[in-house]
Parts: sequence; C-alpha cells; structure tokens
Amino acid sequence: MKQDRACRDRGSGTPGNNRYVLSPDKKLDVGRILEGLENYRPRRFGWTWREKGPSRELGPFRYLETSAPLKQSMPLPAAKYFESIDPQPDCVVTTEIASGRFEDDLRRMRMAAWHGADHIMVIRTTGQSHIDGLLEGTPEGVGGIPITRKQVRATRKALDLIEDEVGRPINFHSYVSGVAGPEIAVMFAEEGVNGAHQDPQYNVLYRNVNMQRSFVDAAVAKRIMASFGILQIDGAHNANATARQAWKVMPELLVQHAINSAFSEMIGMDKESIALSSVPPTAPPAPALSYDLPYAVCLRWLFSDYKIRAQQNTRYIESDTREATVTHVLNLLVSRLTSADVQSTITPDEGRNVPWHYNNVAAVETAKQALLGMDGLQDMVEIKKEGSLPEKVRELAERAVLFLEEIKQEGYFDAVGQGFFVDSGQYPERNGDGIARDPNGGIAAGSIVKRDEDYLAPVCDHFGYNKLPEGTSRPCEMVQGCTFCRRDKIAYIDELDPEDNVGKRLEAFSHESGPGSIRPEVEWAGDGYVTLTVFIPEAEEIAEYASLEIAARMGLQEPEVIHKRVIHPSEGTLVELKGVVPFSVNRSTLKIPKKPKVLSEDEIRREVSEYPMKVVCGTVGEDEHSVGMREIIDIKHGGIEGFGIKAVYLGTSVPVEKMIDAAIEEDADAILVSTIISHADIHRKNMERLAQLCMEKGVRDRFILVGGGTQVTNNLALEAGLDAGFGRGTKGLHVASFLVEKRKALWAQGKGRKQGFHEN
Ligand code: Z98
Repeated sequence: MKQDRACRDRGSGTPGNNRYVLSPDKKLDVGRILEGLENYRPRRFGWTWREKGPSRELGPFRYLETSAPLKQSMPLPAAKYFESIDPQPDCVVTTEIASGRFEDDLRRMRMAAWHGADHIMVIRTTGQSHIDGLLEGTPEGVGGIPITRKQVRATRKALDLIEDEVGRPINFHSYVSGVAGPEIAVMFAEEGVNGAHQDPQYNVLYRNVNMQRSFVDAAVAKRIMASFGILQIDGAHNANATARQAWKVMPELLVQHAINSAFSEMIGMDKESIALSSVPPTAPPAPALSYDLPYAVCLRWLFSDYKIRAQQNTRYIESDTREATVTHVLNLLVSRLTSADVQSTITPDEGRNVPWHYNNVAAVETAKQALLGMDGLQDMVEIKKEGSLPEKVRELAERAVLFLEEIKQEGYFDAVGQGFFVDSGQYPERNGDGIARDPNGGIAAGSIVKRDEDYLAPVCDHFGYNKLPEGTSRPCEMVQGCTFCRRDKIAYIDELDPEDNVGKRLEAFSHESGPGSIRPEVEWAGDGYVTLTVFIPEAEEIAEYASLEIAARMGLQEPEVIHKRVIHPSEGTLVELKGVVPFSVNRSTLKIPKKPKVLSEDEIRREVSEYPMKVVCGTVGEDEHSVGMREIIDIKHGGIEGFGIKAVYLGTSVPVEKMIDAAIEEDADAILVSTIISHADIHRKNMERLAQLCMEKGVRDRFILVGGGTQVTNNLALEAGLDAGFGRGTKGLHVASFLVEKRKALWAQGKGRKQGFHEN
C-alpha cells in the first residue's frame, strides 16, 4: 500500500541545482559539484528504464532492439566507417564503480555514461554492512567509502549534469545492507537514489546478521524503497560467487529469488521494481551455454512478471582480460536470448584489485557491442520447446520446488541453521558445506522487540504497526512533516573529519600537480599509475621477478605484477605490471607536431570518382625494397587503390628519370617514390634528384611529388624540394588525403595536371 506523496517537498531549481553545465571539452569540476550541496534537491525519484523503440534505422542499418540514441557519446571504434552512429541497446547497462574516493568516481561515471552506461552502481570498498550505523562524515583512510549523505548527494548532483550532457536519464544505485539498512534506505530515498541491492538473505548468509533482525530491517527498508520507486536488486547471485561449485547452486538460486521477491511484494513493492540478480553459473572451459541457458530460461519462466538483472560471471575469472571478455560475451548471449532488463558489467579488476577507469569503459563497450551484434536474435532463432533444453529447465524447476517445500517444513530460519544454503551439492544432494547460521545468534541478535500497542512513529512510509491518532491522514502531520515531506528537516552534515575529507584531498592534489602538470592515472586523479606488458622468454617465476626488476630499472615506483600468463613452460611468460611514474610532464612544454589533414574515406572516394587520379610509383635508386610502397598502393592493406586512385607501379630499383618519363607518358597527377636505403644519405639525394630533374624537364608544377620510406620525414622531403614526405606508420589514407588536398590546391593556382579542371 503506497502513501500519497503529494505532500512531498521535492521541487528543483533551488540554489545548488544545475547552474553548472558540463562541456565536453572541460573536465568535470568537483569543486563546482560540491558548491551549494547543502541546498541540492534530487530532480526525480525512482528508477527510469530506457525508452525502447520500435525498429530503428541508424546509418546504413536497421535495428530491432535499441533505445533512443544519445545526444553526445563515444561510438564504438569501427563506427567511423558507418557514419559514426552509436546505437544504444534497449536494456539498461550497468557499470560498477569502486575507486574508493567519490570525487574520482564522478569522473569515471561521466566516462562510462559517454560509452553507454545508464546505471551507476557505487559499491563501497569496505562492506557497509559491517558498519552499525549511518556514518556522517568521511571515514576514508580506514578503507573506502562507507555511505555518507554528502557523497550520495554529490554523486546524484554530478549524475544530473552527466545525464544532461549525454541526453539520457542515469540511474544511481547503491546497497541497502547491514544493520544500518533502514537508515540507509531513508537517506537514499531522500537523496534520490534510483536503485539498490536489498535482500535480507544476503545479510544472513554473508554478513552473519541475525535472521530476525535482517528480515525486520528489510521490511522497513523495502517499504521505503517501494514508496520511492527504487528498483531493488536481490542478492541470490552471491551464492554463485561463493559456492565451491557455482553451477550446483542453481536450484537454490531460484529459491532465494522466490523468497526475496515474495517478501518484497508482501511489503508493497511492485513487481516492476523487483529485479532478480542472475549470474550465468559457469565459466571456461565448461560447456557454458548448456548449463547457463537452461538456468536463464527457467528463471524467466518462473519469474516472468519480474525484471531480470544479468550480472557477469566473476566466480572463476581472475586477471585475464581476454578470458573475462569472452565469458562476458557468452553471458551476454544468454542475456539476449532471455531478454535481460538490466545488463551489468564488471571487469577482471576484481581479480587484479585494480578498479580502473578504462576497464569500466571496456566492459560497458563489450556489453554494448555484443548486445548490438545480437540485435534481433530472437527474431531469427527460437529457444527449443522440445529436447534437452526444456528437460533441463524442468529438472531445475523441480529441484527448486522440492528445495522450497523442504524449507517450508523446516522453516526458513531452521533451514539456514542447518546449512541448506550455498551447499556445493546440487539439491537434493548435499555435501554438508553450506553456510550455517544460528537462528538466535549473529550480529544484533536479540535486538528485535515487539511494538507496544501505543507505538507511534510520526514518519511516512513506515513499515508495520503504527498507532496513529484518529483522523490523521498522514503520520507526519503531527510533527509538521517528516524529512520525506519537508526537505528543510533533513540535517545535512558536511564533513566530520577535518583532515581526511574531499576538500583537503582536492587541495592537496592541486598543490601537488600545479597548473598544466600531467600525470597518468588509472583510478584516482593523477595517481601516476601506468601498466607495462612484457613477454619474458623464461618460465613463470623467473619471468615474474625479471619483469619486476625491469620495471624498477625503468624507474617505475611500487611495481607490482597484476597478471601473468604462461605461454609455454620454458619458452616464455606474458607479464602485466603496474607501477607509478615518478614525474609529471607539463602541457606547455609538449612539442606537438601539426597534424596533417586526413580526409574521410568517403570524401576521398567521392573526389576521385568525380576527378579521376593517377599516380606513378616505385622504389628509386638501387633499392630492392618493395613492401612499404606496395602497402601504400594495395587495396588489401588500405592502400590508395582502395579509394579509386589508379597506381602505375614501376617496381624496385627504378631510375629517377624513368619515374618522370612514365609520369609524363601516363599523364599522371603525382609521382610517388619510395626510398628505403639511407646510408650515405642516399634517400635524401634520391628525393633531391627527383625534384631537380622535374625542374629541368619543365614539369615540376605539373606533378605532385611525394617521397616515402622509413627514414623519410615530411621536413626532409620538403627540404629536398618535394611536396610531402611520409615515414613510418603511414597508411594509404594519409597519402590519399594529401594527394586529393594538394591537387585541389594546385588546381586553384592553375597548376597540376589538367589545369583548372576542378571548379573550386
Ligand atoms: C553486484 N558485484 O551485485 P556490503 N546487498 C546485496 C549485495 O549483493 C551486496 C551488498 C548488499 C556485486 C556486488 N554484492 C556484491 C544483496 C553486494 C553490498 O555493504 O558491501 O556488504 O553490501 O554487482
């Protein structure tokens, strides 16, 4: 039963709300987020789903399962070939952020949002559930971020700005756990938190909170969450992450989902607001889909009215990003086949203990790419209604029902007491290694008392018995409003710790870094961390210590191995390390060469198809190198042929004279000479000779002259009298862009082949 929320004072537009607008070319200014925070009001309450579209035409493609595109975003890398479209899948995409400093989390949220995340889960690096009350102040320095109002408010305010920037609502999510759960739920509701994990079984099983206390607290918290439309995610997936054999707990997972969902509904939560947290239970090298798909299908079948939040399997994933990514993609296939509503992403960060900005983004991109890649899958393939899949689904459901029936006989508390849950045997098999908790023990045991007959709590959205005076329409009427109805009653505490707080940290950072100073970072602003990937041709142990020494000699401080992979027992080991660079560089002293203009492939093709272009090319002098030039020409390697430019290739060791004669005969636009050998400066001399001979023959203005080679630079070629030089790393696109632009410029001056041919 929901209460009327019309009384709620929750207008926006007061000082402290969004006068600050983010601009893509400027970093998020944490100082401005903190400004006026005491007056901030959330702009909305409750969860927002993506606007699912009908089918959508985007660029050259048609999609069946997308949501509205973003105003500003970072498309996937290859999107540049497809008009830079950035389709957004139809399900909400989560990123879990846990740097341990909320000010750093804000920037990471912004980056993740630009790549497609619209559900930001902020997990504390210390378990909030270990803390007995709502902490006000910032106890950073004793391990991570226990939740504080200031942190939550700053995060929601930053997300308001970020959602304006990307043009899509972003859900902010955290955790309602531990014996402070109800207090946290109140604060989350007041501060406009949109989603939260809440499951009394989590507290019981994993945090040893007393069972009665955990369920009573959950009722109070859920009631508030229900009134504010906060999406609830349950905790069943933790059994996957904990069980010795994750796939064996599948029947139990269904039971855990059922207990939390039924309990939540009894307290008044809408089905729409209940999300089941599901993890495909297996990992490589298991035949993943044959276990994961029946489980997911069974879950969808039994819980068809609820939402499914699909979490990536992390149980067996350690530090290998490749392995984690493939596991994630297989998980995503299951999500697509069973229409998950929220798609979570986490990274091998958990294995490496390195929660880094770009790993968050990489996981979000993996989800986006895979979901888009599988767009419309259910339109083409069908889950079979006969055969091994439905048989497995049925078997799982039967095991779960039997499990539930046995619990009903025992009573839930006694069942937990007997270690029914997280046992590594697949029910009804039991291995006796489940998590057993004492129904009368645990944290806060004995703290539940029956409410007196005249119990009266003058607050809204309060669970359970409340003896309100006759004729009262709202519980808080008699105290002129509770904090849910009158924001001015919320006590906002800024910082308790005069030393360890965000203000001091920001001050220290700006002092250390100074204007224009740049340090690399992975987690906290300018933390100096870099990673190093090395292949050591030695066995594992030697490779590990050799790479640590190499990192130390390279000057990296605190080098630490974050990943190792034996490629062959004796031939070698791949090692990834992290370390801190002990210096910063300055923006003002960087020497940044001017970028040559690179046209898009389409622009080049259009120009060349309208005004055909021909070039003569070859390796000049006594030089038998051919690969470089061939790569610049060949269509297969992205060479200039691919844009429609006709290339007359004369081969290797071509005399410079012959190049010019051929160009005249072919009536070419340009001469491309490759000159690799550089001893005695022969490469420079070859280029000078080309320019010189063209002058002598009176054709210098007619041809565009280009030199290329490993030792060639643009400056060297210009000094030698050519129009451009291209060195290492050159691609056909660079040369083609130059040729097109240069020809236009020549035509504008009445020079080049077919003078004045171009209208501009
Ligand atoms: C996830 N990576 O779900 P403390 N309540 C529930 C939880 O599952 C969790 C917490 C609270 C996982 C996150 N789950 C792990 C039902 C955490 C967190 O305060 O850290 O104990 O609670 O994405």
